[in-house]
Amino acid sequence: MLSEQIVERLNAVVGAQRVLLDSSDFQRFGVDRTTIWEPNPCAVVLPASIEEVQEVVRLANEWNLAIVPSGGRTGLSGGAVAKDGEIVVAMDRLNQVLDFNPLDRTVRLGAGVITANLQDFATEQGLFYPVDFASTGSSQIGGNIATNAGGINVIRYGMTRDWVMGLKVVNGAGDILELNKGLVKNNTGYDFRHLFIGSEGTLGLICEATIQLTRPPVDPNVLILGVNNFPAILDVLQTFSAQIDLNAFEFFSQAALDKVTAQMGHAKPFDTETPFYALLEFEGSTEAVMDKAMTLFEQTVEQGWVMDGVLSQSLSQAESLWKLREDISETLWHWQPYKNDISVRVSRMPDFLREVDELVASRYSDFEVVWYGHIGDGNLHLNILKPENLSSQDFVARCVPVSSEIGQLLAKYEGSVSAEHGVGLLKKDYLHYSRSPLELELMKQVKKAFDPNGILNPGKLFD
Ligand code: 2HG
Ligand code: ZN
Repeated sequence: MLSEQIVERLNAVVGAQRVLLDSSDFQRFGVDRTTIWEPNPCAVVLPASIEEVQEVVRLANEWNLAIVPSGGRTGLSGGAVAKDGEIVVAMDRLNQVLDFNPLDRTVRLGAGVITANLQDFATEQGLFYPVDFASTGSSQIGGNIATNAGGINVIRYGMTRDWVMGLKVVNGAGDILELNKGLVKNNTGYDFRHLFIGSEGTLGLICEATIQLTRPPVDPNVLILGVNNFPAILDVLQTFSAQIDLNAFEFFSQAALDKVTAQMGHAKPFDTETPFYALLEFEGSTEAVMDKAMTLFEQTVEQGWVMDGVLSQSLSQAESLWKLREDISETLWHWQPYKNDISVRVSRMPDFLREVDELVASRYSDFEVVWYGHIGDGNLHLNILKPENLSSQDFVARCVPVSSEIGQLLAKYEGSVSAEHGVGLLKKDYLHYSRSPLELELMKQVKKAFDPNGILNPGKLFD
């Protein structure tokens, strides 16, 4: 419980209507998509300007209260969970597009702008914001930046990091920093912008961003291929990417397809059942492009890698085919899945796949395991489904040691324990499989420099 005096000071900064103290607000603002931790903040505040954010941070320092920055709360690693009496600072009201420059092709906007609204704004200007994933309808751009969100177009367009030209942040000491100022070229020492991208709210609160836009894709086609086995997916990737610029190369297993079609009512891509499916997106409607795609498809069939395929004949069919991949995560919530979000370099994927597949098959022989993800980026989503008759606690207790074994394997393959979902609370115990002791120590020193009293998102990333 906050003292009356503190509530009054917060009221004076953001307005009494914008200081939420009800337990229903705590339930709503105190969690992300993870369901492991009980939300327990001491207040939720909704500032409307960077100055108000700054004031809240200064007050939090004065009272030694922790802050959890909050965006759309679509994260999967507990980065936005407030479970220990923190003040949640929600960015919802910083939701304005502030400026658009057609020559720079940049847009400056508040951190609380919903990702889909940024995408729509870009489209209205005849441009494109290419970072895309299933939760764009509720995630906010500030959260995307704080977690360096990836998604389905990374093979072509990179991660959120690649589109951030400038940031305005409030650090843990309550100072405002303007980072990179939208410049393309700026070799003036350490680029703090990139430290804040992916920092998960531990260094500062991202209040404003300048985002690069680009030309929209022309005539995107979607091809779904039924693939014979796990390693063959990579043969297919190599064959296509050698000759065609791919916007996406995703995969999912038969189990994922069965579940997404049953739960969502989507049609199967074709009748043939295959252990895996690859989804490719590429641009162009000319005969030359189509002929090339057809030739490559035939090659992959001749090699015995691919058994069937379907190519979209219209934009709406392309969108329907995408749903088979994009709706998997949402579908699987029904089984309270335990999630792994792991990556290795694509070149190491064949050997890694063999080993991780063996490990998972032996450790999880009695559980259903669903594989899918952005295999073109070397990123696998491994979802273990909870059997109905097992309690959540027992289920997690079974999964945790296996994650350590996967962590060891990732260390051997120089991979990552969190490819795109961030570390938050969920992955911090595994961080040492991907980052050296010296790196972890330096991370802590960096945090101290930006957040001397350790009030920003404590316990996230590391303790
Ligand atoms: C996706 O690629 C998301 O669909 C979510 O990153 C993955 O829920 C997951 O495991
Ligand atoms: Zn993903």
